[in-house]
Amino acid sequence: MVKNLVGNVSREELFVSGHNACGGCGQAIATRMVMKAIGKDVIIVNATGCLETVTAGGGITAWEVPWIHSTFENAAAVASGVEAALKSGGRKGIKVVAIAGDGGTFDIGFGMLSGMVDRRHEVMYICMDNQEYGNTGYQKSSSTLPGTATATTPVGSLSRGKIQPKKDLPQIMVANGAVYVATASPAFPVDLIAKVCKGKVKTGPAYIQIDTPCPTGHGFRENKTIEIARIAVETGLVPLFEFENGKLISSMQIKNKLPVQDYLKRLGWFKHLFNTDEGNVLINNLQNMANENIAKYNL
Ligand SMILES: Cc1ncc(C[n+]2csc(CCOP(=O)(O)OP(=O)(O)O)c2C)c(N)n1
Repeated sequence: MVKNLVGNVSREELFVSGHNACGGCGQAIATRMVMKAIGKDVIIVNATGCLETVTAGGGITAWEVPWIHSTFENAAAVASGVEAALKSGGRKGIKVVAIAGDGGTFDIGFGMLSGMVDRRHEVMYICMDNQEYGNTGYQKSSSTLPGTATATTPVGSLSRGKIQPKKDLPQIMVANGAVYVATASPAFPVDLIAKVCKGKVKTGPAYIQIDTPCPTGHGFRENKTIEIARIAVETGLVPLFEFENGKLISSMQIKNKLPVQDYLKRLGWFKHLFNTDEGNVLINNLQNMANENIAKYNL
């Protein structure tokens, strides 16, 4: 099945080099894969965020397809309108895809996304999840893992990193009625491309969440992005799965399970967790979260 889907992927680059993303940007790597899976017959609606700012502006663009910039909160609403307009005009064969960061998706655009799914728009919504508001200086979002030191949850005498858990948006999307919900990682490109190919042909709302490590915000070297993304999956912190019509239809088994420390110790924004009693408690909590994912999705 995966082979058949990926066999149709275009060799053409529809997201091209020359943009201003930081070296090793997980979003840029993932977007290139996403565009290969989507192909040319698409209208992209891109919310304000890193991806939008670094790929368009000053009269240049990295997108070889029709592309609309929406406000930070509005990608799902704009995509809904584009899809409805295409439908009412009798235009067939053009997929509408919304792309936004986790700030634009989990937080400020959450209501728009829920409305889009509730109205059953035929839109594929892709969240590039870098667990932060990257574009404005690495503030926390409701996707950020607990314990993370961000610009708005710093580590000092009054604040010890993020307190709240990561919002489980894929499960919320399942409950909301999205016909296809999947998580993906650029460390597993065949799986990522197959999921985007599947989401593309759904006649109802699809939600795909892609883990996109950010060297600049998370604090790691730009040549380590794929390694970090792979380790995130292998610890169970980023479970890869698919839901179709409310049912879990696949989850990627972890061949080589790793403790969460193997992920945390590689990222600068977790360095305060090591060698303190308080840090050990937070690491244990994250290990429990990973264990729960492993049990829940049979990873
Ligand atoms: C209503 C509104 N509030 C705040 C901003 C400022 N702003 C622009 S992008 C952004 C953060 C984007 O974060 P995310 O969606 O996670 O994308 P990333 O930059 O991490 O890719 C913020 C706070 C804005 N443009 N509009």
